[in-house]
Amino acid sequence: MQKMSPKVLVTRKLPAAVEARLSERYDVRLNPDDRPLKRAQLSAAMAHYDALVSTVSDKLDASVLQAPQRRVRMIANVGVGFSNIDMDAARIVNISVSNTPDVLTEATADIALLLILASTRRTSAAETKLRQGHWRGFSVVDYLGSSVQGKILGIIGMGRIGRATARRAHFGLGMQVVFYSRTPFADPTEELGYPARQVDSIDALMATADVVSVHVPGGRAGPLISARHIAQMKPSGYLINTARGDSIDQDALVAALVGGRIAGAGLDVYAHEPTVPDALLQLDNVTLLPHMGSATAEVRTAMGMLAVDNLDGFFDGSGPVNQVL
Ligand code: 8YV
Repeated sequence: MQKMSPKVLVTRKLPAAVEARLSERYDVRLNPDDRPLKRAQLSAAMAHYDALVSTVSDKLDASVLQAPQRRVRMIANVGVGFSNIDMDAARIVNISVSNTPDVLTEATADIALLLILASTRRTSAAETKLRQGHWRGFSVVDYLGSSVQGKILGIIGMGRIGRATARRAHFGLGMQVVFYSRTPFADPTEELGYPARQVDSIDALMATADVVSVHVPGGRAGPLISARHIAQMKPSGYLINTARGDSIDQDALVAALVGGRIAGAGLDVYAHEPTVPDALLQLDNVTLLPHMGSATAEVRTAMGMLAVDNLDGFFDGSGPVNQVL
Protein backbone atom coordinates (compact mmCIF):
# COMPACT_ATOMS: atom_id res chain seq x y z
CA MET A 1 0.00 0.00 0.00
CA GLN A 2 1.30 3.46 -0.85
CA LYS A 3 2.24 5.62 2.14
CA MET A 4 -0.15 8.54 2.68
CA SER A 5 1.36 11.99 2.13
CA PRO A 6 1.26 14.28 5.15
CA LYS A 7 -1.65 16.72 5.06
CA VAL A 8 -0.41 20.30 5.00
CA LEU A 9 -2.38 23.53 5.26
CA VAL A 10 -0.71 26.55 3.65
CA THR A 11 -2.39 29.50 5.36
CA ARG A 12 -1.54 32.19 2.77
CA LYS A 13 -0.70 32.34 -0.91
CA LEU A 14 2.97 31.62 -1.62
CA PRO A 15 5.09 32.18 -4.76
CA ALA A 16 4.04 29.71 -7.50
CA ALA A 17 7.30 27.72 -7.47
CA VAL A 18 6.93 27.13 -3.74
CA GLU A 19 3.32 26.00 -4.05
CA ALA A 20 4.30 23.67 -6.92
CA ARG A 21 7.02 22.05 -4.81
CA LEU A 22 4.67 21.63 -1.86
CA SER A 23 2.03 20.04 -4.08
CA GLU A 24 4.51 17.42 -5.36
CA ARG A 25 5.22 15.94 -1.97
CA TYR A 26 2.29 16.77 0.29
CA ASP A 27 -1.47 16.45 0.37
CA VAL A 28 -1.67 20.19 0.38
CA ARG A 29 -4.46 22.70 0.86
CA LEU A 30 -3.48 26.07 -0.64
CA ASN A 31 -5.09 29.47 -0.17
CA PRO A 32 -5.39 30.91 -3.70
CA ASP A 33 -7.50 33.88 -2.52
CA ASP A 34 -4.82 34.78 0.05
CA ARG A 35 -7.48 35.73 2.58
CA PRO A 36 -6.11 35.51 6.14
CA LEU A 37 -7.70 32.62 8.04
CA LYS A 38 -10.01 33.42 10.92
CA ARG A 39 -9.23 32.15 14.37
CA ALA A 40 -11.97 29.48 14.18
CA GLN A 41 -10.56 28.23 10.86
CA LEU A 42 -7.09 27.96 12.36
CA SER A 43 -8.45 26.08 15.38
CA ALA A 44 -10.38 23.69 13.13
CA ALA A 45 -7.28 23.14 10.98
CA MET A 46 -5.35 21.92 14.03
CA ALA A 47 -7.45 18.72 14.00
CA HIS A 48 -7.29 18.11 10.23
CA TYR A 49 -3.67 18.62 9.16
CA ASP A 50 -0.28 17.18 10.06
CA ALA A 51 1.49 20.49 9.51
CA LEU A 52 0.86 24.17 8.86
CA VAL A 53 2.86 26.49 6.65
CA SER A 54 1.99 29.73 8.41
CA THR A 55 3.10 33.32 8.49
CA VAL A 56 3.00 36.54 10.49
CA SER A 57 -0.73 37.10 9.93
CA ASP A 58 -1.68 33.80 11.61
CA LYS A 59 -2.11 34.29 15.33
CA LEU A 60 -1.34 30.82 16.67
CA ASP A 61 -2.01 31.40 20.33
CA ALA A 62 -2.54 28.90 23.16
CA SER A 63 -6.21 28.32 22.49
CA VAL A 64 -5.58 27.61 18.78
CA LEU A 65 -2.54 25.41 19.42
CA GLN A 66 -4.28 23.43 22.13
CA ALA A 67 -7.45 22.87 20.10
CA PRO A 68 -9.13 19.52 20.87
CA GLN A 69 -8.14 16.44 18.80
CA ARG A 70 -4.99 18.21 17.65
CA ARG A 71 -3.24 16.52 14.76
CA VAL A 72 -0.72 19.21 13.74
CA ARG A 73 2.84 18.28 14.78
CA MET A 74 4.84 20.81 12.81
CA ILE A 75 4.53 24.51 11.99
CA ALA A 76 6.82 25.81 9.25
CA ASN A 77 6.53 29.58 9.66
CA VAL A 78 7.40 31.72 6.64
CA GLY A 79 9.38 34.56 8.24
CA VAL A 80 12.44 34.94 10.40
CA GLY A 81 10.14 36.22 13.14
CA PHE A 82 7.76 33.82 14.85
CA SER A 83 6.09 36.05 17.43
CA ASN A 84 2.75 35.08 15.86
CA ILE A 85 3.21 31.69 17.55
CA ASP A 86 2.87 31.16 21.30
CA MET A 87 6.04 29.15 21.79
CA ASP A 88 5.25 28.10 25.37
CA ALA A 89 1.92 26.68 24.24
CA ALA A 90 3.56 24.94 21.26
CA ARG A 91 6.17 23.40 23.57
CA ILE A 92 3.50 22.02 25.90
CA VAL A 93 1.69 20.23 23.07
CA ASN A 94 4.97 19.13 21.48
CA ILE A 95 4.63 20.96 18.17
CA SER A 96 7.85 21.55 16.26
CA VAL A 97 8.35 25.10 14.88
CA SER A 98 10.76 26.39 12.22
CA ASN A 99 11.49 29.83 10.72
CA THR A 100 13.26 31.19 7.61
CA PRO A 101 16.34 33.18 8.65
CA ASP A 102 19.25 34.55 6.56
CA VAL A 103 17.59 34.66 3.13
CA LEU A 104 15.77 37.90 4.01
CA THR A 105 18.55 39.68 5.89
CA GLU A 106 19.80 41.90 3.05
CA ALA A 107 16.34 42.75 1.67
CA THR A 108 15.10 43.78 5.11
CA ALA A 109 18.20 45.89 5.74
CA ASP A 110 17.55 47.55 2.37
CA ILE A 111 14.09 48.59 3.57
CA ALA A 112 15.55 49.87 6.85
CA LEU A 113 17.94 52.02 4.82
CA LEU A 114 15.12 53.18 2.59
CA LEU A 115 13.14 54.23 5.67
CA ILE A 116 16.15 56.05 7.14
CA LEU A 117 16.51 58.04 3.94
CA ALA A 118 12.80 58.50 3.24
CA SER A 119 12.08 59.81 6.72
CA THR A 120 15.10 62.10 7.07
CA ARG A 121 14.59 63.44 3.51
CA ARG A 122 10.79 63.68 3.84
CA THR A 123 10.18 62.02 0.49
CA SER A 124 6.77 60.52 1.33
CA ALA A 125 5.17 63.88 2.05
CA ALA A 126 6.89 65.45 -0.95
CA GLU A 127 5.77 62.72 -3.34
CA THR A 128 2.22 62.80 -2.01
CA LYS A 129 2.03 66.54 -2.72
CA LEU A 130 3.44 66.05 -6.21
CA ARG A 131 0.94 63.28 -6.96
CA GLN A 132 -1.86 65.53 -5.74
CA GLY A 133 -0.79 68.22 -8.23
CA HIS A 134 0.45 70.61 -5.53
CA TRP A 135 4.04 71.03 -6.73
CA ARG A 136 4.50 74.68 -7.67
CA GLY A 137 8.01 74.18 -9.05
CA PHE A 138 11.50 74.20 -7.63
CA SER A 139 12.16 76.13 -4.46
CA VAL A 140 15.44 76.45 -2.59
CA VAL A 141 13.68 76.21 0.74
CA ASP A 142 10.98 73.59 0.18
CA TYR A 143 11.13 70.03 1.52
CA LEU A 144 14.28 70.53 3.55
CA GLY A 145 15.19 67.33 5.33
CA SER A 146 18.24 66.57 7.41
CA SER A 147 21.51 65.09 6.17
CA VAL A 148 22.58 61.74 7.58
CA GLN A 149 26.31 61.96 6.79
CA GLY A 150 28.30 61.95 10.01
CA LYS A 151 25.17 61.52 12.13
CA ILE A 152 24.76 58.71 14.64
CA LEU A 153 22.75 55.62 13.79
CA GLY A 154 21.67 53.75 16.91
CA ILE A 155 20.89 50.09 16.28
CA ILE A 156 18.81 48.20 18.83
CA GLY A 157 19.50 44.50 18.32
CA MET A 158 22.82 43.79 16.58
CA GLY A 159 21.83 40.47 15.03
CA ARG A 160 21.86 39.61 11.34
CA ILE A 161 19.54 42.38 10.14
CA GLY A 162 20.88 44.95 12.61
CA ARG A 163 24.41 44.32 11.35
CA ALA A 164 23.39 44.44 7.69
CA THR A 165 21.62 47.77 8.28
CA ALA A 166 24.55 49.24 10.23
CA ARG A 167 27.04 48.17 7.55
CA ARG A 168 24.97 49.83 4.82
CA ALA A 169 24.55 53.02 6.85
CA HIS A 170 28.24 53.21 7.71
CA PHE A 171 29.75 52.41 4.31
CA GLY A 172 26.91 53.70 2.15
CA LEU A 173 25.73 56.79 4.00
CA GLY A 174 28.76 57.71 6.11
CA MET A 175 26.91 57.37 9.41
CA GLN A 176 28.54 56.60 12.75
CA VAL A 177 27.28 53.41 14.35
CA VAL A 178 26.31 52.97 17.98
CA PHE A 179 24.43 49.89 19.09
CA TYR A 180 22.66 48.17 21.95
CA SER A 181 22.81 44.40 22.13
CA ARG A 182 22.24 41.93 24.97
CA THR A 183 25.37 40.15 23.75
CA PRO A 184 28.53 41.95 24.88
CA PHE A 185 31.01 42.49 22.02
CA ALA A 186 34.63 42.22 23.17
CA ASP A 187 35.79 44.64 20.46
CA PRO A 188 32.95 45.94 18.27
CA THR A 189 35.25 47.67 15.79
CA GLU A 190 37.28 44.51 15.32
CA GLU A 191 34.22 42.29 15.09
CA LEU A 192 32.25 44.49 12.69
CA GLY A 193 35.16 45.71 10.59
CA TYR A 194 34.48 49.45 11.01
CA PRO A 195 34.38 51.85 13.97
CA ALA A 196 31.34 51.10 16.10
CA ARG A 197 30.48 51.60 19.76
CA GLN A 198 28.34 49.42 22.00
CA VAL A 199 26.29 51.13 24.70
CA ASP A 200 25.04 49.27 27.73
CA SER A 201 21.44 50.44 27.82
CA ILE A 202 18.59 51.38 25.53
CA ASP A 203 18.38 54.65 27.48
CA ALA A 204 21.92 55.57 26.50
CA LEU A 205 21.28 54.65 22.88
CA MET A 206 18.07 56.69 22.61
CA ALA A 207 19.74 59.79 24.03
CA THR A 208 22.79 59.48 21.76
CA ALA A 209 21.41 58.51 18.36
CA ASP A 210 20.17 60.82 15.62
CA VAL A 211 18.40 57.89 13.99
CA VAL A 212 17.31 54.83 15.99
CA SER A 213 16.65 51.59 14.09
CA VAL A 214 14.98 48.62 15.76
CA HIS A 215 16.06 45.04 14.94
CA VAL A 216 14.85 42.84 17.79
CA PRO A 217 12.34 39.96 17.72
CA GLY A 218 8.80 40.76 18.85
CA GLY A 219 6.48 38.78 21.07
CA ARG A 220 7.62 40.01 24.48
CA ALA A 221 5.10 40.55 27.29
CA GLY A 222 5.50 44.33 26.89
CA PRO A 223 7.26 46.67 24.45
CA LEU A 224 11.06 46.70 24.73
CA ILE A 225 11.10 50.37 23.73
CA SER A 226 8.88 52.10 26.26
CA ALA A 227 7.41 55.60 26.54
CA ARG A 228 10.33 56.47 28.83
CA HIS A 229 12.81 55.42 26.14
CA ILE A 230 11.02 57.43 23.46
CA ALA A 231 11.03 60.46 25.75
CA GLN A 232 14.84 60.27 25.82
CA MET A 233 15.21 60.72 22.06
CA LYS A 234 16.64 63.94 20.67
CA PRO A 235 13.97 66.35 19.37
CA SER A 236 15.79 66.02 16.03
CA GLY A 237 15.70 62.20 16.23
CA TYR A 238 14.04 59.66 13.93
CA LEU A 239 12.76 56.20 14.84
CA ILE A 240 12.86 53.38 12.28
CA ASN A 241 11.15 50.02 12.75
CA THR A 242 11.40 47.08 10.34
CA ALA A 243 11.14 44.41 13.06
CA ARG A 244 7.85 44.03 14.94
CA GLY A 245 5.33 46.69 15.93
CA ASP A 246 4.90 45.33 19.43
CA SER A 247 8.56 46.04 20.24
CA ILE A 248 7.76 49.76 20.54
CA ASP A 249 5.11 51.43 22.71
CA GLN A 250 3.16 52.53 19.65
CA ASP A 251 0.84 54.93 21.53
CA ALA A 252 3.86 56.69 23.01
CA LEU A 253 5.53 56.89 19.59
CA VAL A 254 2.40 58.35 18.01
CA ALA A 255 2.09 60.88 20.86
CA ALA A 256 5.74 61.92 20.42
CA LEU A 257 5.25 62.38 16.68
CA VAL A 258 1.95 64.25 17.01
CA GLY A 259 3.42 66.47 19.73
CA GLY A 260 6.49 67.20 17.59
CA ARG A 261 8.78 65.84 20.32
CA ILE A 262 10.78 63.86 17.76
CA ALA A 263 11.49 64.73 14.14
CA GLY A 264 9.98 61.73 12.39
CA ALA A 265 9.66 57.99 11.92
CA GLY A 266 9.89 55.31 9.28
CA LEU A 267 7.71 52.30 9.97
CA ASP A 268 7.23 48.99 8.16
CA VAL A 269 5.49 47.23 11.04
CA TYR A 270 2.71 48.10 13.48
CA ALA A 271 1.40 46.87 16.82
CA HIS A 272 -1.96 45.66 15.45
CA GLU A 273 -1.48 44.93 11.76
CA PRO A 274 -3.11 45.71 9.42
CA THR A 275 -4.44 48.60 11.51
CA VAL A 276 -2.33 51.75 11.22
CA PRO A 277 -3.23 54.47 13.74
CA ASP A 278 -5.19 57.29 12.09
CA ALA A 279 -2.92 59.88 13.70
CA LEU A 280 0.06 58.43 11.78
CA LEU A 281 -1.80 58.65 8.48
CA GLN A 282 -2.29 62.39 9.04
CA LEU A 283 1.38 63.16 9.73
CA ASP A 284 3.76 64.34 7.02
CA ASN A 285 6.94 63.51 8.95
CA VAL A 286 6.49 59.74 8.80
CA THR A 287 7.04 57.15 6.09
CA LEU A 288 4.65 54.23 6.39
CA LEU A 289 5.09 50.92 4.58
CA PRO A 290 2.84 47.84 4.69
CA HIS A 291 5.20 45.23 6.27
CA MET A 292 7.31 44.69 3.17
CA GLY A 293 10.85 44.29 4.51
CA SER A 294 11.41 40.99 2.73
CA ALA A 295 9.11 41.67 -0.22
CA THR A 296 11.19 40.86 -3.29
CA ALA A 297 10.24 38.01 -5.61
CA GLU A 298 13.62 36.37 -5.02
CA VAL A 299 13.49 36.60 -1.26
CA ARG A 300 9.87 35.57 -0.79
CA THR A 301 10.55 32.54 -3.02
CA ALA A 302 13.67 31.69 -1.00
CA MET A 303 11.71 32.04 2.25
CA GLY A 304 8.99 29.72 0.95
CA MET A 305 11.55 27.17 -0.27
CA LEU A 306 13.26 27.23 3.13
CA ALA A 307 9.91 26.59 4.81
CA VAL A 308 9.47 23.54 2.52
CA ASP A 309 13.03 22.36 3.37
CA ASN A 310 12.02 22.58 7.03
CA LEU A 311 8.85 20.63 6.41
CA ASP A 312 10.77 17.98 4.44
CA GLY A 313 13.32 17.69 7.25
CA PHE A 314 10.58 17.17 9.79
CA PHE A 315 8.77 14.47 7.79
CA ASP A 316 11.85 12.59 6.59
CA GLY A 317 13.20 12.43 10.12
CA SER A 318 16.39 14.45 9.55
CA GLY A 319 14.82 17.42 11.41
CA PRO A 320 13.92 20.93 10.23
CA VAL A 321 17.02 22.89 9.17
CA ASN A 322 15.81 26.00 10.97
CA GLN A 323 14.14 24.49 13.97
CA VAL A 324 13.31 27.04 16.65
CA LEU A 325 11.28 24.61 18.75
C1 8YV B 1 7.88 38.41 6.36
C2 8YV B 1 9.00 39.24 8.44
O1 8YV B 1 7.52 38.99 5.18
O2 8YV B 1 10.48 37.46 8.26
C3 8YV B 1 9.82 38.14 9.00
O3 8YV B 1 9.80 37.97 10.23
O4 8YV B 1 8.49 40.03 9.14
C4 8YV B 1 8.86 39.35 6.98
O5 8YV B 1 10.07 39.11 6.36
C5 8YV B 1 6.67 38.10 7.15
O6 8YV B 1 6.98 37.33 8.26
C6 8YV B 1 5.63 37.39 6.32
O7 8YV B 1 6.14 36.24 5.74
